[in-house]
Amino acid sequence: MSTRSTVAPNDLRAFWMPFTANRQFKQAPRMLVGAEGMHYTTSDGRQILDGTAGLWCCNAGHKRPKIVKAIQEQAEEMDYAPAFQMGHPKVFELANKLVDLAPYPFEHAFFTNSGSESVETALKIALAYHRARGEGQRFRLIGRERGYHGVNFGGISVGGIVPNRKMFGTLLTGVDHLPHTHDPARNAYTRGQPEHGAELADELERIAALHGPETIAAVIVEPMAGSTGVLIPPKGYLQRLRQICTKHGILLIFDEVITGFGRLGAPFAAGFFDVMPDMIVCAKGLTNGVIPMGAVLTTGAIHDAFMTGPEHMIELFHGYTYSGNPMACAAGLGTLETYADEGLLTRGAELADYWADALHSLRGLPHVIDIRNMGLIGAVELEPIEGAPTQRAFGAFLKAFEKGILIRTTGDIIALSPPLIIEKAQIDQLIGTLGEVLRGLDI
Ligand code: PXG
Repeated sequence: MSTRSTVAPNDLRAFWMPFTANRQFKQAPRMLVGAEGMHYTTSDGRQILDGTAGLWCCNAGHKRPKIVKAIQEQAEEMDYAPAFQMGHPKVFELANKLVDLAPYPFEHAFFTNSGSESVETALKIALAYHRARGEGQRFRLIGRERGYHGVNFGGISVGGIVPNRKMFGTLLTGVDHLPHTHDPARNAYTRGQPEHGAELADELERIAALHGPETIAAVIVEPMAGSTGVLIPPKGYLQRLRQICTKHGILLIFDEVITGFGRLGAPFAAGFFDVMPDMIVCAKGLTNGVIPMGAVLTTGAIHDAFMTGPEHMIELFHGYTYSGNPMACAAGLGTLETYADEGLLTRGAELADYWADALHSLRGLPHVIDIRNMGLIGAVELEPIEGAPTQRAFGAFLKAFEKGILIRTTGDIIALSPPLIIEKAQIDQLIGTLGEVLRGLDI
């Protein structure tokens, strides 16, 4: 037995918090102890309006009855089934429902446990797909500046958020990046898609010419970049990327970890923009954030390229202990049913104008330099304090929490992505409170 004294339950030292200012947090903890509908409850009994759907994942809001029931029943019925060489009914059911929800031509779903794992899975499938077809010279992966594709090595290699990369060594080789599309000088305060910037997709032609297009396996982008501050694709940009990829036989991967499951007002951004990638990476809203789960959706052509060797052989040497975990599948099925029952995956389109009007009413408030929106997502960009980037937005986050709303900041950008069940009065409350916070900022 350990001789160490028992750590008191309210001792905050042991837990090393992810993507958190640990020391700041532990001096003034913000503890959530309950959640229902649009609200969190704090440890001091306050109700907090959720302006971020947790971390962009609780798209149906919190404590949704069908999801709760599905998990409870699954725990009673079967806790775990081996993921390799064995199956269970719900994983097939969920895969079918997912490809039915996705636009054509997505026909197959590979399950993972997170967005990061889905990204790695898609990148590996892309490389292996080319190799299976005798094009093993296609080893390069192209991402984009300011892209976020999770935190594993493939994802940070193709990703373009500097602090997420620079401490972690050499990363993957054979990676290059497109320029990001954020251009406030030309596009500030655009509602929906910006007019300017489609030509930035042509940089892919330059990169292809530089390396040889026949060496490029895949391009991965977020159709709308979320974590890096809600960067909406310029009109025509995604179409142009698709054309160039097709021309050179390069696979296009959409990372829809944030845009998937209704955020833009359609089930997936691919359908919303009517641009079909070759793979869709998703997670978060797949299970409403309740149980970790991600997926990669592929076309029939990609899947079938692997189905060639002897039939007793494993076709793809990849997978996780918890791929298609029964509890996660139950949560996923309960989630998709909730979305369908309540029309949530298109609700963002119905509320988009109201949301945009509310958000853009913040124009002119202190420090605001840009506002962007699409579906039920929005960003308010603040002028950084000179020499202290991120401090102003973080100050706003703390004030907002005190005033009863949960917002998210990245750099000096405030990002909003409420659950899709939000009512108009709650939009007014969220944006009204944020307005008060911005007016009252003393930094
Ligand atoms: N791709 C994209 C586009 C994401 O947004 C991931 C991959 C990684 O997913 P996992 O499940 O491994 O975290 C993400 C995750 C934020 C924020 O506030 C964004 C994410 C996660 C946490 C916070 O912007 N996105």
